[in-house]
Amino acid sequence: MTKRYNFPEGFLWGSASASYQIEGAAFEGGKGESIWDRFVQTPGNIDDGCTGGVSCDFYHRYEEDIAIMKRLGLRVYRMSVSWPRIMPKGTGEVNREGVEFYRKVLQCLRDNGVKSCLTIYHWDLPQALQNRGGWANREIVGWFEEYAKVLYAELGDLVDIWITINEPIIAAMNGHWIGEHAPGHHDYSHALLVAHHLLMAHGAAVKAYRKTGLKADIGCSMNMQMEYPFIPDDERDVEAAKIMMAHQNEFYLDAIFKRRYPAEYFEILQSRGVVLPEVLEGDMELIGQKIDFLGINTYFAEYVKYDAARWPVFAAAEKTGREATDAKWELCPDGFRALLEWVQKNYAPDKIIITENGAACNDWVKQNGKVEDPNRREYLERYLAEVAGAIERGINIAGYFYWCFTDNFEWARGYTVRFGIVHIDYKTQKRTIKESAYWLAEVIKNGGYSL
Ligand code: IFM
Repeated sequence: MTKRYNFPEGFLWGSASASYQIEGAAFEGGKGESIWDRFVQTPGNIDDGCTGGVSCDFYHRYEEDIAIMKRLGLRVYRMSVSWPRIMPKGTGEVNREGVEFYRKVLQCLRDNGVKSCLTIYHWDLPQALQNRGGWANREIVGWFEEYAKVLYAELGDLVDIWITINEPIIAAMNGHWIGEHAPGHHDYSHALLVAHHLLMAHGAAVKAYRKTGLKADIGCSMNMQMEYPFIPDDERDVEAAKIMMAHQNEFYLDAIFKRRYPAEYFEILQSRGVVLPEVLEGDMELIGQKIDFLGINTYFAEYVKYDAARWPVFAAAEKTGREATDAKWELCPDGFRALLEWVQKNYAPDKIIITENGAACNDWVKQNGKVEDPNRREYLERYLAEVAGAIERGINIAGYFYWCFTDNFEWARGYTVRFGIVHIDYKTQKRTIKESAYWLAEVIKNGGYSL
């Protein structure tokens, strides 16, 4: 029996990207050094030893990419601004060439009928600010506010949706605890302090935005997933999953929607020797500014086991043997449904946008000139079914942005995985639209699909 999955009129169908992952031109146009420009230089940091120095060369080829978006009928393009391209030293002097570049891109989107969604920070911190302590220095809240205000003033007339910060958890934890992202530190207490400052910076940017008179929506993008006990009746796994829910999701959402951090999680961390971030009077009020939408970035669910070696959470995700993408991320549409229900029940945001979701596949251009990627289409079919189902059950999901528009530099994994709906030949920079993108274009045109 076939089933029809419908999406409302005006649904924001989009695709997403981030500056360091696609722009290239790392040392052109007056841009300053970012922490990623520095991090990729250390041998061993990136799986294939590559850098984002050229990547998909969006800096020079954005017109071609935007023409493809138009052809596919995408309604929104989510992109980020490179902070050191706008302010090479992080504060003070503004690089006019950088501003002009983003104005040209945003104008081109508008001319082609594609709305813009601009992320203010997607991890490429100016190295000059890292030299002053980076996100661990409380002063960064002011530096970020200054940078955000420059963007509001210089680009505000061309932006349709704003995202303050992409995935504070990944910037904090992968960069400062796990160490596989820039700046490559390994200290949980430090990472938690960084997370607090990222959330404060988000709040400061929203607060400043409300004073500009700009009318576009503003929100943030959280990396979230359900955390299930690997063995549901093993008490230690149940505890492990509980702490991972707090570590991954509740810390960030409680702060923004309830103006507090999860008390039990903090107690457990403290009992294990973590130094909790210093929270001063007014910090939580700043963080808890009203946002217009919650951006959810999600890819999988985690099945968690007790792990004595993983201080301080004592928990680690285990594979379950389900179908997995080429990033080895297991498909779990049920977990996606549960996540949406959980967010709705506990936080009831006015509006949700799925600001990232997608699959890495082993794609290549066949002799017939096509990139056939049935696994990505299957992923999309299964995840979009959950979006349609959630909308039907009354959850206000206003849009879905596929991650990613073009293949690109996947951080520590370099170019070893391909997430795009548009294939990039990195030697020639040739773009090839993948079959999944043509399928998505039909879904957009028809307002849904049948399976
Ligand atoms: O590539 C990243 C993106 O920068 C942030 N969210 C997850 C994506 C896939 O790993």
